[in-house]
Amino acid sequence: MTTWQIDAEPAPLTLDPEATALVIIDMQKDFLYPDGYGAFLGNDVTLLQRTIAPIQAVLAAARARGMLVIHTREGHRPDLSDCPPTKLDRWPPGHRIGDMGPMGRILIQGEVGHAIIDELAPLPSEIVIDKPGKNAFYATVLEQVLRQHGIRNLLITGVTTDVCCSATVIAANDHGYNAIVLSDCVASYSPERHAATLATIKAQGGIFGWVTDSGRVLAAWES
Ligand code: TIU
Repeated sequence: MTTWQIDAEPAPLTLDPEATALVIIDMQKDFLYPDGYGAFLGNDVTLLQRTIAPIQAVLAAARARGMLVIHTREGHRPDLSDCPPTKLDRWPPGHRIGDMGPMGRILIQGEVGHAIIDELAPLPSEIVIDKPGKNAFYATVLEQVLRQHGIRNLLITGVTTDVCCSATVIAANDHGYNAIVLSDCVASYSPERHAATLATIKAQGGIFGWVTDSGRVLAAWES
């Protein structure tokens, strides 16, 4: 059986390719584009844009290998019936989920800003999971999809490191999946929180998962 030997922290990994999926979290226009919601809230989106090229490289290699690719999108129904008031109240009126933002209603399914960025547009054959929470397992079909495909290992990419990537990694660990985070393929609006999140994931023997990077994954795939 072919296996992948991937250098990672806190320890190298041996992965079964058939049981490994690439997960691309919330690479949406609202989070990454200069006229999106993230920028509208005053964040520096160039910090997030640095992930685009490495994710493109990993995505191209994953597609060439026929790997399962899963894209996620954070967002809500237009009537907000899947958005708890606790999530709505975090920002002043005018800046809330469902309010009109620069790229349409903020984080609402079907709006321009909710779409995945053009640079990483999913193929029709790829799975796109809409999620109302930060954690991609919450109120979605993700676990069903992973089970149907015999997936045990998740290569985690996307934004933001400290919010949706972290929430998903922590949930993956609880659900019994190995989460392997590609450090250059995840980013935060805060470099400090990015670093702290990666440090936490790989601490204590890999308490939540592993940390590697696109170069080490691509090297493993090429050898
Ligand atoms: N996808 C994701 O991380 N959603 C967020 O709300 N992230 C922030 O950093 N705010």
